Amino acid sequence: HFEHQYLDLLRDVWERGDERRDRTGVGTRSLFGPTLRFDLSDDRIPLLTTKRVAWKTAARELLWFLSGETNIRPLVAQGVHIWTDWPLDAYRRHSGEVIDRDAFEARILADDVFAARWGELGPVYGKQWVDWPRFEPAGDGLYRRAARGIDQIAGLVEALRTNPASRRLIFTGWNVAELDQMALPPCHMTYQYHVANGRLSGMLWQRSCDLGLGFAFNAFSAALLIRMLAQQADLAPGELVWSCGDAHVYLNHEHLVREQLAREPRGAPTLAIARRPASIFDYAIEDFTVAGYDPHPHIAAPVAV
Ligand code: DHF
Ligand code: TMP
Repeated sequence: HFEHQYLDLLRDVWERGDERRDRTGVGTRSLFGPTLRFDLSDDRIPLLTTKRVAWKTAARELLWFLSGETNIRPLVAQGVHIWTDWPLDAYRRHSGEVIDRDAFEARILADDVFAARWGELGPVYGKQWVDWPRFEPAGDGLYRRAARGIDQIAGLVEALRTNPASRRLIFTGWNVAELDQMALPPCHMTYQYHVANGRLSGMLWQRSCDLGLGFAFNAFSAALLIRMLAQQADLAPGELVWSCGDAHVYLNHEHLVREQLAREPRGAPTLAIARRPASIFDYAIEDFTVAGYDPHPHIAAPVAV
């Protein structure tokens, strides 16, 4: 079962990881440089079964990235709360106001000006994926910012179709010049693709991974993106290779580690895509269905901000 690789890593990090104080102050145990591989043939999708994972939330997040959005408002409007804590934290620190998450989200939805100011995460994933800033000559040796940036995703689909043997099938969110404007620098930062025997494989390099929370979303989402890209390029899905820099477990996730390691993976979830949209940018949440998903119950765990 694919999940044993993840559970082994979770155990390893918990038992042998180096304990270090991290940016959030919560503390982690961490190992550097693990790689996991997931077979995506036969519609299989890496969706954890040792706890219920909100895969539709992960899919909505992926579609939000592809739309180029960097404001949490469209996520909140769909009932997706996974990005709210960072803008909320910034707003609390700035205003000194005592405001809970629900009230903050209600205001993001109700107030356009507030949403534009406080719902924005900066030039994160969506912006860099489809609108990476580009400069163009403006005469006399001067340059100006082009109206449209570089669409790395459109370029990738085009390259998959026309030059599948390329070793440059890459996109990245790691725009060094803009890191300081981002609420969080990209964690799942660089994606590379490989075509062999009509199959599309993808590698995700994640610089930093919260194994208790982020991982479940990141692995599912990277696999879903391979499925979408494969469909657009008329290829079959191959493998997802997930490589991580700092793979860590937060010290306040001990209950989650113990509970998940005590559970047996069950079932082999598969993902179906109902239609073939005109482009990689035209998928909708209704296009995705997961079958054979019979997970153990959800395990709540606090997210370190
Ligand atoms: N910071 C940290 N410390 N860990 C993260 O995983 C993380 N992920 C981010 C942004 N910053 C982060 C973006 N992705 C959740 C899942 C993914 C995610 C952020 C948060 C999360 O809270 N998941 C819960 C609730 C899911 C739900 O709302 O349905 C979970 O139990 O999976
Ligand atoms: P860092 O920027 O100090 O590495 O903190 C980011 C934290 O968020 C870290 O615990 C990794 C986690 N994370 C994920 O695991 N997956 C994600 O998709 C995101 C955005 C963050």
